[in-house]
Amino acid sequence: MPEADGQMIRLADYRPPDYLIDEVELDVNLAAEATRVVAELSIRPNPAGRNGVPLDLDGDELELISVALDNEALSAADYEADPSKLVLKRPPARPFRLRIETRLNPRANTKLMGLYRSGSAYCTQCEAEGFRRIVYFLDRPDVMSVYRVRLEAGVREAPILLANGNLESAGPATTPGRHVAIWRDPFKKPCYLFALVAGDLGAIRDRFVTMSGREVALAIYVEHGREARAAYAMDALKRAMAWDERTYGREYDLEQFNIVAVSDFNMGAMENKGLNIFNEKYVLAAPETATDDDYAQIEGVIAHEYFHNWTGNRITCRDWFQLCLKEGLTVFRDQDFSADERSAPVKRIADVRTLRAAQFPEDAGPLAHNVRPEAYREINNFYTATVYQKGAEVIRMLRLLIGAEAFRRGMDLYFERCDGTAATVEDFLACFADASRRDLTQFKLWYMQAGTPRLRISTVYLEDVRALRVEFAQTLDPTPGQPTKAPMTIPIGLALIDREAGPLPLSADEASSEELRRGVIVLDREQRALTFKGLARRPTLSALRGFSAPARVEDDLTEDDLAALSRKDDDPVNRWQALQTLATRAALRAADAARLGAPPDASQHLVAAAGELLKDAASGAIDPAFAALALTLPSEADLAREKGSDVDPEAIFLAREGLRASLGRAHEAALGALFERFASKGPFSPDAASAGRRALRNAALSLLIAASPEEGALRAGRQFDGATNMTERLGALGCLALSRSKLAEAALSDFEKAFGAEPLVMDKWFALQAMIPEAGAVARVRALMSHPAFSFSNPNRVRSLIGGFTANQTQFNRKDGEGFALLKDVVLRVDSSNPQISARLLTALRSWRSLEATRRTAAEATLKAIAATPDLSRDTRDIVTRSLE
Ligand code: B3K
Ligand code: ZN
Repeated sequence: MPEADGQMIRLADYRPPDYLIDEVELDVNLAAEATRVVAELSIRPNPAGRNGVPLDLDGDELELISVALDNEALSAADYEADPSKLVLKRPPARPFRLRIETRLNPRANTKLMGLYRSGSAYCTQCEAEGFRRIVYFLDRPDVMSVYRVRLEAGVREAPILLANGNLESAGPATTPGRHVAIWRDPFKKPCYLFALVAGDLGAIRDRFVTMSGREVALAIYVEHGREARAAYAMDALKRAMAWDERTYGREYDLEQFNIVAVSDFNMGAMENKGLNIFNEKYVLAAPETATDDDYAQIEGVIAHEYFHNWTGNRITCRDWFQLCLKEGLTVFRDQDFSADERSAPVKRIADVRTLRAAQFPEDAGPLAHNVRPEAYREINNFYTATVYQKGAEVIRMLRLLIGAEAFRRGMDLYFERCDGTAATVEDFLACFADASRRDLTQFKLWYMQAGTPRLRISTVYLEDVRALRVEFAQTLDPTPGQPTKAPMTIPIGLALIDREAGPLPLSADEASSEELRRGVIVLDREQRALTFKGLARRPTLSALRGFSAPARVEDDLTEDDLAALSRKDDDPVNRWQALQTLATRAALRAADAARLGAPPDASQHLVAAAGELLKDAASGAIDPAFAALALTLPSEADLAREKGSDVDPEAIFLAREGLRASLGRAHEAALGALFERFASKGPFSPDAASAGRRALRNAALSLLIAASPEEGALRAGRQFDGATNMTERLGALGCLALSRSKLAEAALSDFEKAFGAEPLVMDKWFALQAMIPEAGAVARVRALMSHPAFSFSNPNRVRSLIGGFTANQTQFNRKDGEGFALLKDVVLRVDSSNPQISARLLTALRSWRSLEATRRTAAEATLKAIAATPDLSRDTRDIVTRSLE
């Protein structure tokens, strides 16, 4: 393989650094095309490293101006430098100071890593390996330093100068028209948490008094004129700060906490110490521009980045293999926060949906990897649903297994023991083993074995002894590099539901009293059988309650059982699951029938269960947000994933549409009544209850339009015209566009006129059009690429239009390969300017092997054509190579 493919980095090769950098003094003189950075590094040999070896500093596209050691310029014989490294051949065996001057061109930085421009502002992104694009450095998270940063910029160009920590001083520079700010961060941190921002920005300010009575100055910086749209983010921030104090006893530790929203950002946000930098999508919200989902995401991401201050920053990762240590844990924390602030069951169901949609396909395809990977070529490709979402599930299982109290003691121990360190998964687990006095050796396999376990559950009712025998069996399919696997510890939330009485008490000789009391059966072998006694008639098994483990369940529930669970299960997740399973079975049966030319079956159980649900929604017996989720059929992608192989997206689409139409027709009156009843009244509020009512109304509308396209479209048109907020407007527009109504084009064009100057709203318009299941989708997307509001250099635009298109199951997966060709063109185009974005887009092909033969062949040819392209980035090369392996 050519060198550009990148070396494989392995966890097994980890060695402590040979040198440490205790202090960093940066002097950054900002100019759009020639920024001068002077770094003074206090370096010393690491007692735990090797003696007398060269000092290898990382660089990436750097231009070295000068280098001096203890104030003496180095002679050419003492070092070697190129854009990607600076090597001191014989560094002193004592502490020394290294002064390195580099010159950067922020304006030319299209990768959005290191120091770059977003609009007219300067900003940085250093995680994972962006700091080396600013300063030659030991760019690894186990090198932790205290930073002082002097920023200088033009007063007019950049009146706001921000860096990590607390502001030490500010004032005019010696050069007229320029000014200076000096920031000091007293907490040791790895360089990936470094950040600076400079620009002409507006701000909203607030304060937070911590539980120990310290006052923290809060500010959110945004483009001028957008200040009011940051109010919800500020509110979420204060709630997150209070929650972390209440829930984990963790308080904020600096005098200032700043958030900056920028429009060009490769991901959602970044937790830089004291200076979080955000994609503006996760900060800005107003009723007329943001949907309820946007509000919920803002709340979640604001909390996530804030929570990183303890789980990520105070305790960081020893190396990038440990990424889940901060990400899985912090996702777990933000999920809990949102569950507490909103409806816990609804949040849990949303998280289960995300996990299945984003992580299960990863685990089932060529990109499968451990929650803690053991090798990588490009670390940016490992910021995945497996590390984040499955990583969070692993923590959730840990809490379930050891109990909430022991879990909290373990967290306390972790904060106490590991504060100020760069830790490992082993360090983390040791805290919980100690706090709970349990052996977590087998549990650790969740970090070390990729793939989604299959949990087979079979039941026999033994009428003569009034008992239910339940057999559990687990298997784990091979994944790349892991042909065989050991059994995992799987906590199975369990209840027996009587179809009239609901949940029954549990009694079984083979289970421990703790298991029976808590309703959590632990499967830690390949198989286990339990016989539940004292059952007057056959109950229905409710298993994996609360989605107690990230597993796939294969059970023997009948449609009657599922209908019973949808009514009587007291676990909302399984109540929702029962309806999803009924719908999945019906849709996949219909898809098979469609391929054989047979008529679809009517799925009476699903229709009846949905009817009961609608009654409950109308009587107020259930939360409208829950009803909305339960009424939403599994997506086409969900159905394709459940099918697993020989997937024909057209057949799935038709089957799902047919099912939606029959549901809509069966319940047209009830849906219409709900639609009217939940019409919004009074002023907009983004709270969960109001959002739930809007969600239910949109879910009803979507079924109504499936049932009666003409009449439904008129209803959607009225909602669109009369909408007072984006949730209603986009909900209606979505129904019109996705149903390919005659009214859609006019509504799309009205929407464009109204929001053409709002990039974040135009993203919704791009994404929605890209998802229309129409034969002309490829042409429409290609045309939209030339729309004035579109730009290949803005990640949000690319993700909306192209990411949206890859979610268009029938058109992206077209039989003629035109959908794949579009993706290829974009990947190759974006790859030379922003490889992180192109590599991420390309993961849309990760499930190519599960397609039916014609599409599979087309997808493979596309991947091969990309692989054959010279000069691919390491990011894209890595994804395409692994996808084909
Ligand atoms: N830690 C960052 C992600 C950085 C991604 C680098 N490719 C945001 C987050 O997870 O909070
Ligand atoms: Zn994170």
